[in-house]
Amino acid sequence: MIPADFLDLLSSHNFGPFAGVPCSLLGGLINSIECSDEQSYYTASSEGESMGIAAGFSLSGKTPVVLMQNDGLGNVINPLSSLQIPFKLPTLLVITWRGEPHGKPDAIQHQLMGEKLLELLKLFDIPFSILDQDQDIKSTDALLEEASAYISEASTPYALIVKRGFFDKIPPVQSNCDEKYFKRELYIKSLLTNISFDSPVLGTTGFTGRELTELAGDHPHFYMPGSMGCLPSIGLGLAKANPTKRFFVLDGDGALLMKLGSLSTLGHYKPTNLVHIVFDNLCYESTGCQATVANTVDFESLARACGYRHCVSVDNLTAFIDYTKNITTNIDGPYFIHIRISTGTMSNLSRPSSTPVEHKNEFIRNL
Ligand SMILES: Cc1ncc(C[n+]2csc(CCOP(=O)(O)OP(=O)(O)O)c2C)c(N)n1
Repeated sequence: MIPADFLDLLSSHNFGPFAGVPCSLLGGLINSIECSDEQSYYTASSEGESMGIAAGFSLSGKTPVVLMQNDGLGNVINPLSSLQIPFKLPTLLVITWRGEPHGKPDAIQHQLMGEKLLELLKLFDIPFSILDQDQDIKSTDALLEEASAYISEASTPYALIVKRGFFDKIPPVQSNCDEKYFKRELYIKSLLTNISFDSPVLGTTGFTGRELTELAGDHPHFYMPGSMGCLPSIGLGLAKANPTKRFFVLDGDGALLMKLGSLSTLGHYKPTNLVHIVFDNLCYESTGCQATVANTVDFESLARACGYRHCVSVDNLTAFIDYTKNITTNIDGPYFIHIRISTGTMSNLSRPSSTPVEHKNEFIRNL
């Protein structure tokens, strides 16, 4: 199915506007909405927030659509159970099915949610239809008719499960990122050569953690593939529990926005041995470069306002190296380094071959 055709079908059944957080399988659809004159897309910081935006539109007589990866369903359960369902707010959920059992092998973090997705929807009495590659315009139209009739009648959410292969592959979205900056890879390499070997480096969901794993060699490191946005908090726990070590947290703009509250928690508890680095390419590069809202966010000021002791924003490698050299002295953190980067990841970037438990055990051994 061509994403723009699917959007036309949704519009013909009066669905919209849209809010969500991207999955690589939804890149084409998000792009089509953003190019559309009739529909609008709200980039939310988390899927849970999308439900709030959707509720506002439901209360105004619309039938909004929330787009998410099934990982994001975890963030949606709270508003779903306490907002959309009890208030009977018409909503269409479009959920990608990553980690589908017996489907194409997928990254490890999708496995459990992939297995439990349908059970979870059943548990919350949310009816659903599955969209796969056998679906054509006519049968998809019929499914949307069914979804629309259900939502009008019951006035509660209905879900469409999007399998890999339902949407035709389309060229990636043009990134809104300025390509004049250095790429993430150069900063990770430089960091690993400039910090002491007993300072563990933690890498967030997506390309950052995968590049770190590829580049770290024997340097103690931790890659958090799922639980998007949790990395600074993992860093807080580690830093407090291991006061003689310095921890470097490598974050993304999208991941930080997803749990922006962690800035206030870190700023409050002030782990002196933590350095929080945010690679800001203004987009969710790992899912296809859909824009985040970072172009209107001043991360450095936010961190300072939340209580981080030293905050800086850099846009070149020399400034970064100079700054990280100062960190090796005995000045108390927490530090916050915002780095403007261009998109672009390492060629043939692999996924870690170890299981989460193997990776955890190795990290603990190195600690
Ligand atoms: C809860 C949740 N929602 C969505 C995703 C899909 N996802 C994986 S990586 C990623 C983008 C991360 O963006 P950012 O932190 O800016 O890093 P970049 O990809 O630009 O390096 C998204 C949306 C996810 N893993 N978990």
